[in-house]
Amino acid sequence: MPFKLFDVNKEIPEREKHVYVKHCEDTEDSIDCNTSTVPGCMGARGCVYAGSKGVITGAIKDVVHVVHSPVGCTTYGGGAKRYPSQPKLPNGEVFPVDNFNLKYVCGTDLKESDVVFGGVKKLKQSVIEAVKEFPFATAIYCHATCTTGLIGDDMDAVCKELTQELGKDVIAFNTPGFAGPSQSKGHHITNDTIFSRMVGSKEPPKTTEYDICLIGEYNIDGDLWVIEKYLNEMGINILSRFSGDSSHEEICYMHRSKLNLVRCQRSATYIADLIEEKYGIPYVNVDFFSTEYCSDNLRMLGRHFGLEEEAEKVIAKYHGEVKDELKYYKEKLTDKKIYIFSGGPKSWHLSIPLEKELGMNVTAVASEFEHEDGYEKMKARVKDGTAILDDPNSLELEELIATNKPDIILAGIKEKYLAYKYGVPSIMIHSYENGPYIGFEGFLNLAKDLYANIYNPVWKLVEFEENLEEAQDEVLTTSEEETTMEAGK
Ligand code: CFM
Repeated sequence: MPFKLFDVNKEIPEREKHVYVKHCEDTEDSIDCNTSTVPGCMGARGCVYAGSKGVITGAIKDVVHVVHSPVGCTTYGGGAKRYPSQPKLPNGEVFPVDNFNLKYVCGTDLKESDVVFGGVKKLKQSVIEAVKEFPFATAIYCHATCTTGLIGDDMDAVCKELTQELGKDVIAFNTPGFAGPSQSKGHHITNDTIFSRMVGSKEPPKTTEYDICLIGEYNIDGDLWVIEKYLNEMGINILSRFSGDSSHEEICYMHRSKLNLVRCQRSATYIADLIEEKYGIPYVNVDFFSTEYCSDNLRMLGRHFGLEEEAEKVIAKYHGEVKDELKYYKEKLTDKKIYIFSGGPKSWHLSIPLEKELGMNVTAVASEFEHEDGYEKMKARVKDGTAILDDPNSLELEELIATNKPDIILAGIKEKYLAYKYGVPSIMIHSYENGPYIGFEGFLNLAKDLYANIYNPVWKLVEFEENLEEAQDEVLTTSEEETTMEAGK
């Protein structure tokens, strides 16, 4: 059987179908995924509202968000991801607040009486106040949360009324936290809402034959700017970004692109499908993680637009800049065991590059919310014996550390400090450490972070049970050296 029941899961046998160990002869069994977390498990998933505000809409630079919720969800919505933005808008104007999307969030601050009598009045009032506070905001996005989903406030009706009253787009995102098993459902609802409410409602200032939309790229730590630089140097223009560093307006004219590139294929294929269906614009899936995938995909775009030579130039220039340094890190990272636990896609984007280009040994991959198609990719891209986990709980992570003994874990903030307690370094694959991580220079940044964390002397200085003696020896030798150095001054 390809499935595995961890020792810590003896009391929750339902978890067995979520943990798969790859066997080459198995092509049939599929992992249980995209279902509600097994009760009692402390998982790492986000809610539906998180998938909407925290992933997609929160990256847009010129809109103000009104979270229709008790204050907790609003506060959470303020702790945005690391997706920076530049104040320049596509129409040439400059937005007055730098990184506006990272700085402000408004909320309706619902109380018990609102739950009983309804929260519509408060929502209206909050939107009007938000517009007064930020008159320069291009649009207002209102977000439903668990509480407002339970009350049943008709946010669409309120937003429609306010759009007319204020003369600006006021859009309702109906994303109560419980509307699906994870943030993935929030991606889907938000894609649908953006498509139906925004796409096709405005026209771009100008178009060219080389216009594309970069879909599902959220500019984590500047990733989008790396890809944008390569594309611009090739002569390809990003007409609309969905949604890293994007403006409300450019999303409204996504229907004018010549080709859509889907970067995150979990969170954004929905809108690419809808645009293709309605406007006949084709899309291609792209992957710019690592030097090989990045080169392959730039070449593919070069062929599509007849810009083959330009693609080669960009590849030669940027690959050339990192090649030698990458060799050094490959030497240092060869055979180091790594466990990748991302939302989903990054687990299959990175598994082959980490092995092939950095010599590492991927022993386990996991995902918070992937669907079957994503797990198929994971299965195809790991070697026999690799564990694949869906929505792992924290006890499984501990068991995995004990049995698998990874040298480093790529994961999120929730796992990082747990791993530290076991003396295992962990770097953030969601928001990165010293990103960007995409493209040629991004892959080098990732290699540097892997190296700096694995080889950090702190792992030998801290007293973890297993290497206590070794650590003590190390401390003694270091202090002896220091004494000698001081004496020789
Ligand atoms: Fe797409 Fe993303 Fe990801 Fe994602 Fe995310 Fe993310 Fe992720 Mo964290 S949109 S699915 S919901 S690539 S925030 S930038 S890193 S879990 S693998």
